[in-house]
Amino acid sequence: MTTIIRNGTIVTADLTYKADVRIENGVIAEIGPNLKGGTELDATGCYVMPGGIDPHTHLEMPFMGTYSADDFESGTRAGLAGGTTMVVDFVLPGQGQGLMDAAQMWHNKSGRACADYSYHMAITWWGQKVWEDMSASVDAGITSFKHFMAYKGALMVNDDELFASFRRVGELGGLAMVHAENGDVVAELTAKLLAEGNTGPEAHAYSRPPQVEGEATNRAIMIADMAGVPLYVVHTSCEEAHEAIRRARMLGKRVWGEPLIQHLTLDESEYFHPDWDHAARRVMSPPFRDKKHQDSLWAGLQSGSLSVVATDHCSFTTEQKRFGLGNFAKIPNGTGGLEDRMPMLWTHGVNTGRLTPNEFVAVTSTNIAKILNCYPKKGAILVGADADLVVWDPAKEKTIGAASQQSKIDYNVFEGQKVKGLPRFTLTRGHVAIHDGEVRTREGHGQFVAREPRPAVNRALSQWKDLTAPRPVVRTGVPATGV
Ligand code: DUC
Ligand code: ZN
Ligand code: ZN
Ligand code: ZN
Repeated sequence: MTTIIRNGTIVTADLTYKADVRIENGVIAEIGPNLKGGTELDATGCYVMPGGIDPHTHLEMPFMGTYSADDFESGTRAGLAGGTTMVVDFVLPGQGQGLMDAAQMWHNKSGRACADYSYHMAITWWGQKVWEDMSASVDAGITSFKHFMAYKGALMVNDDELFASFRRVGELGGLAMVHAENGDVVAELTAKLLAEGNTGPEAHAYSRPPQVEGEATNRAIMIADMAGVPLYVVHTSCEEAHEAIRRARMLGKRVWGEPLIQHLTLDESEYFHPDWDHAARRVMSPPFRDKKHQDSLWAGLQSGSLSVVATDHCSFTTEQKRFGLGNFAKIPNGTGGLEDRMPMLWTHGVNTGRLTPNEFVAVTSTNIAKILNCYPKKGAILVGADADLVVWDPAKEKTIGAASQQSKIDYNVFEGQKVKGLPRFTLTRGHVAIHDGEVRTREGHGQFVAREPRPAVNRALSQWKDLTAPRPVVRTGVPATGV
């Protein structure tokens, strides 16, 4: 089956030029002027860009006593409606559960996906079995490993486990990832706040100040450095964490930071809204920050010290959020954003002049495809690449609202925001899933994207110190003479 995208302007991370695109069997077959034949899609006045990749979603995930509300069907449908053609979800093994067992559970859920997907593997406990399963995970195409430094007593791993796991990831050619918040300090602050009667959603923000994120980000970077492994820091939300990432990159380390669209566009005043539901719906970790931190995140995207914009899409209904009435620590952590990430970033990034269209493509698609080693199958407009494309109409406008969204939840954290810049068409492997707001997604169309490990490590030749190698024994026994 042939499809031609006609009269558009191609925008990639590097280039902007006028050309048509011919698609055969889900793959880009030709790029050039005046292509004809097959089904023609009119891209006049539009940009033709690589479809977005959201590398941070939690679909149908068991968490805090419930399940996140969007599943692989509604989640990928929401993504496609907003120009996102691939998601990377986190496999979350239970305590004592084997990694491949958990991966199978995720495969059972993701069969319903409307767009392509890949996985990261979460390391939620540590032991010989996990160590062994990590190599099976890499063999199965799941090469990135996420570690929670927060959620004490549940998902959190300690530093000894972090170091052991990072070394294992390094030896397998994988990518280490962290949710960087100091879980011990969060637990202490949470207990103190509750004891003082601070039970509302605003106390969630008090319990997770920027310092807990800055400290954990620094710690993860140093541990990754000692393990010689590249590090990806998810949901970088504050200057303290960004500063640590900037410094590491300046020193030549492969460390990447990922701000979320929510942290870029919403601030902590949301938690002081008089309506409990309004505030609780915005409870996520890390919490929204003040404007100073937002400025830092935008500056990071401009300068390249921050590489990727994601969502951490982990949606809960109002009813689920109300589990935390009277105790903020029981409000399920998470917000949606899959459908809104690209229109919000275009509106607040490109339309304001903060980002060029090419930078927009880089941070929504190409950079992460390279980091996760699925480029140029994804994140590129090149002959042979998957035809995951968005025909982006910069003049199209809408007001975001729960009433018209694809997500299953009953509200939207961006409710009432006007966006300008939306998909005219979204294509997943050549199939037109969205046409001018009309949803033509196909449940089960999505395919798993297996990824290869990559042997690059964080070692500069001139200062290679293998801290895990045996050390020379200089002295033996005890000194014959005392001090
Ligand atoms: N943060 C959230 O807000 N939800 C899911 C997990 C996380 O780290
Ligand atoms: Zn997280
Ligand atoms: Zn997350
Ligand atoms: Zn199809």
